Amino acid sequence: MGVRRGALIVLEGVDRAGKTTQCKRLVQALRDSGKEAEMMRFPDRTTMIGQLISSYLEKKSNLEDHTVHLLFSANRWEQVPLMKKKLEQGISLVVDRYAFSGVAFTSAKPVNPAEVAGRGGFGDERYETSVFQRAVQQKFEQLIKDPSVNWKVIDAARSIEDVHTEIKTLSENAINIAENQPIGEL
Ligand code: T5A
Ligand code: NA
Repeated sequence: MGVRRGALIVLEGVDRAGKTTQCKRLVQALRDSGKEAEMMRFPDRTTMIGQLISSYLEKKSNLEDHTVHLLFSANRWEQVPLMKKKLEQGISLVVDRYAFSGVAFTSAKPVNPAEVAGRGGFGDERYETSVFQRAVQQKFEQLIKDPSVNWKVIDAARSIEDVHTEIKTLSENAINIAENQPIGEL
């Protein structure tokens, strides 16, 4: 029998939900309990494509909407061979955003563009307005109904520790289940 494969664990959500905080805590906890785990994040701003995305998000450049959508997508595809290799090697991947952010953020753009434009008070990056984030949240609520993906809804409005405990338990279950299933499409 070969090496047991790792699990693909993706944290999705609106901006500032606490995804990066939780991904880091989760990787540490899994490692502490003897499991092999690594963190990845999207957009991965370190690649050439990632630098174009980062400049767009920081409003240092403008890109046409379809173009930026495809850049986010390409930024994931460029990591897929590495991700597959790691999963096959038995390393679980804790991923800070993935394709569902791509769908939710792009599809939230046609929602009330006039109202979204120019509203501040959230953060400095392009999508950080509360009107836009509400639209993103609604898109996520639709997307989690997809029965082909095993989404779990986490209430992120609790303490970092409480959220972590729940995510850790769910992730340990996911790792046990993944061991007996083939790797599907990433
Ligand atoms: N995007 C992304 C697309 O449009 N298409 C795509 O395909 C993809 C992949 C950048 C933007 O790109 C968009 C989505 C985004 O708008 P990013 O780089 O992931 O994406 O964004 P970041 O700015 O790095 O991260 P977020 O804004 O999403 O924040 P997080 O990671 O959800 O939150 P985190 O952990 O950094 O925490 C934020 C703050 O809250 C505190 C933390 O200490 C921190 O100060 N915090 C808590 N405070 C109280 N209670 C808790 N439970 C807390 N958890 C965290
Ligand atoms: Na983040």
